[in-house]
Amino acid sequence: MAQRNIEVRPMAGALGAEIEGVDVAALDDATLAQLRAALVAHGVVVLRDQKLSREAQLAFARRLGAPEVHPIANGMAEYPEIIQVLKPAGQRAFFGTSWHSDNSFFARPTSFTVLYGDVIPPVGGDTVFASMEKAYATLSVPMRRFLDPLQAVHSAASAYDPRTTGDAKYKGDAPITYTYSEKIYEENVHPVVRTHAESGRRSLYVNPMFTQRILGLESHESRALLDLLFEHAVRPEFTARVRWAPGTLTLWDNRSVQHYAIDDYEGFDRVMYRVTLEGERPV
Ligand SMILES: O=C(O)CCC(=O)C(=O)O
Ligand SMILES: [Fe+2]
Repeated sequence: MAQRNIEVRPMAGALGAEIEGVDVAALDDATLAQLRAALVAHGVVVLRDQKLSREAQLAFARRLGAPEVHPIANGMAEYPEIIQVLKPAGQRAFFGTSWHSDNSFFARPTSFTVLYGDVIPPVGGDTVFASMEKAYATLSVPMRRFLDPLQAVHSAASAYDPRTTGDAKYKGDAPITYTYSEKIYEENVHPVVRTHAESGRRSLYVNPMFTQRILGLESHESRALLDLLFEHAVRPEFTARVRWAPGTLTLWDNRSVQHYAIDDYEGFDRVMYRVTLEGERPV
């Protein structure tokens, strides 16, 4: 049978695309390759009206990589590789509610995230993405030369330490629960600017959720430089915003984008299912 090409409609100037005409539960290899290429090229792809059981989401995710079991946030009892991202009505969301690249504190941080929207508020709960390729490319040449050889320390300490985030999540008394271990304080060093393993393009790779400091700088220098980079990296010109509906499947490439889950739907439930895939050591 002749292969049809998927339809890819860019969402914004910097990144993101809506993909049409694809049922991810019934993908042939050639279409999967096109989808993967679109994901790497656009950083974020959005597929509407997907009907996915947990098994089907995991089976699809496995075709893009190896699902991770999160060392801190608990997966579902029956599916340890799936985190149910649940925010009940009346509560505040806390998962992913500031800028980050998923699991950048791992030694081999997440490549792709596969997030499926199940219960979506009538308004609110969008997710915003920012292109770290654009963030890097728009820095001045002297700034890029300065950053290129630098390395930064990442850890989950500020995001997951029970002393700062409260210990209800560790006591099982929250919609998303955590398991306490020394993993929270483990540090990994990654380049401040990374080169994408598949596209060869360069991205800024620091984020305010997990990047603690830049090696070799005085602490006040590191603080000021990180603050400058965090602010620059998420200029509106570098972003695209995903409006969810039940059945929306969004895939993103954490090697080249940051994201931010907007907590603006206090009166409503929101239920998402999330699978992250193993990446490589950033270089
Ligand atoms: O809930 C969302 O929109 C995204 C949360 C998040 O940061 C994630 O799933 O990695
Ligand atoms: Fe995230």
